[in-house]
Amino acid sequence: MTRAPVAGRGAAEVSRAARDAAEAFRVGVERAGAVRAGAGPGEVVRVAVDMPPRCLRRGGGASARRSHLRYARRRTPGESTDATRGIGAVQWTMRFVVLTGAGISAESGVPTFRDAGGLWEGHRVEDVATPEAFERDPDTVQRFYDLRRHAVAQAEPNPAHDALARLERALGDDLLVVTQNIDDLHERAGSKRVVHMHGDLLTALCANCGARTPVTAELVERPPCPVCGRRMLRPDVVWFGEMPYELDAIDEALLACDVFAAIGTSGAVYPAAGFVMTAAEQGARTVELNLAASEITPLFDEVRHGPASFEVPAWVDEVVAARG
Ligand code: BJW
Repeated sequence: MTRAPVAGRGAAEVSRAARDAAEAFRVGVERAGAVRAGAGPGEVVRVAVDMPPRCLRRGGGASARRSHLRYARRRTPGESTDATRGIGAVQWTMRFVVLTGAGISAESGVPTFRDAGGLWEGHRVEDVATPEAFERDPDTVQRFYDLRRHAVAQAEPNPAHDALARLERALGDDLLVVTQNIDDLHERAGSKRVVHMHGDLLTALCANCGARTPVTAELVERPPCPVCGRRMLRPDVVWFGEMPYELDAIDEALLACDVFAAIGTSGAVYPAAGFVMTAAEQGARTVELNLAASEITPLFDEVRHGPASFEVPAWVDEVVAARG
């Protein structure tokens, strides 16, 4: 396990590359716009997010959803936002945003995307996680997600998921977990304030009417949509070129947070890879927890390298102890 401030040879170049990628992303977004999952070819559509994320679905109506996601800025004038301060300076009013990626579920037996032996062994994820790949061969893609749904059902949350649930019990509304993962391991560990920005394995998205409904049968069997009756259900996941979910709420949280942590993500996919810059630019302290250096490591104030099942509980212990 290493704990290192970001430094060292090559860091500046890597940092510049990461910033360039973020800039390329911003420009690209302005020019192209993203197609929301389920939209017709070329259409730029914001699909109605009728159903809130899983954790909110249990909780009740629209006002509950708003209060769950809203972040009021609470930093008081003159309060230190010095990026060099240690975790010991964590105070009562601090707000945390934690971004998680495939690495947090790796020790639960859920394969990552880009590590050796990853999810799409032999295929670049950028080539297969696309609406075009689904159009070309829908059965293969449906079967792939049906199998992953079964595999995740057999997996259990690991100590890293447990630690984040414990952090939520300590921080309450001052913590938002933004996950790129489509598994439900955060929720099964007890986290409630979770946003699934890349969708959810347990729901289906109707390509006809846009409804997001629980999966009750194998999607490869083409069950009808419970809302419109058409047999056009697809996995409720965000592929390349599609708009991630809840970006406004995430942005609001990033702009209001005092601490931003990224756990087990390669920093290869935007907009998530750019969150560290958004948080840092408004003065948040940033920390990366990862097995190894990621593409965006140089952008963090603090880096902790080691397995999530060890690093996350240790970090949470420090935060909870500092809060008192
Ligand atoms: C451990 C560990 C252990 C292992 N402990 N750690 C050019 C430049 C910049 C951007 C673009 C560009 N061209 C196009 C873009 C945009 C594009 C993009 O980013 N492309 C890149 C290839 C460059 N992005 C998009 O298209 C997104 N949409 C979009 O941008 O809309 C436009 C828009 C946005 C905002 C405003 C307005 C408009 C959509 C991206 C969708 C990504 N979808 C996927 C599939 C989801 C469904 C599914 O699961 O099947 O999401 S791809 C895949 O990558 C998945 C993941 O969520 C995502 C990120 O992967 P993650 O989680 O980081 O996993 P890995 O495997 O990469 O890394 C694992 C990490 O864990 C490693 O670092 C390990 O070290 C670590 N680890 N074991 C701790 N035990």
